[in-house]
Amino acid sequence: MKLYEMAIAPNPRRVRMFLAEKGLLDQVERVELDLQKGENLTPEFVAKNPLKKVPVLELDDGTCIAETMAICRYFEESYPDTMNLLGATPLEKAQIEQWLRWVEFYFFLPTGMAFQHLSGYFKDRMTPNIPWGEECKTNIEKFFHFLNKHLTQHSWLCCDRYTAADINAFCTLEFARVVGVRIKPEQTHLQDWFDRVKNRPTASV
Ligand SMILES: N[C@@H](CCC(=O)N[C@@H](CS)C(=O)NCC(=O)O)C(=O)O
Repeated sequence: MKLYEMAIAPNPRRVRMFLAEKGLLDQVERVELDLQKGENLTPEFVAKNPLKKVPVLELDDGTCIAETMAICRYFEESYPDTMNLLGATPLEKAQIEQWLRWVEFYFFLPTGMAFQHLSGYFKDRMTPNIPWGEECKTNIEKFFHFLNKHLTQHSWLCCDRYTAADINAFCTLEFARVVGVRIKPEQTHLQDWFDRVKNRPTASV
């Protein structure tokens, strides 16, 4: 299996951390693309993912799966004896899904938009809108506040254990540093949770 990615990009990192927790990172051959140079825009890559994004998982028979959580789902279902990260019961599955969606829509999306609109990284393929980037930064800060409040009562985002929701929030929080949003000194619960995730060996993959 091949995993098309860019090592420094946040979505591929979510997949790598997920695989590392399951002990499956060695199951994939990693193929590095330079996104800023447009290596994801070539006809060859567009044939793998018409939406031109990484990560993409290519199975040995050539089937391609795009979208971070679709790839994670593939591994969760294919290797049921590995660490469960997407829920073991109907309630856990629902709670993790709820958090995945909260993180994706209200945290990752504004972070990605702030990055794209404030950095100009992809200005060859989009028109940056700085006021929109700043508005997105405000929304990231609101989500930091929300997470810190939630973590006053919980060690992990949900299910009283480490799940894909923690992986996704952690990768997003690290991505937010790129646009200058960091944990504030008074957000001690968020900082403690961040340190708990960061100290896992799988956080450095
Ligand atoms: N919803 C997709 C988002 C994928 C995505 O935006 N990937 C970024 C890298 S983190 C990318 O490939 N950007 C290239 C571009 O926009 O040209 C997922 O969850 O995998």
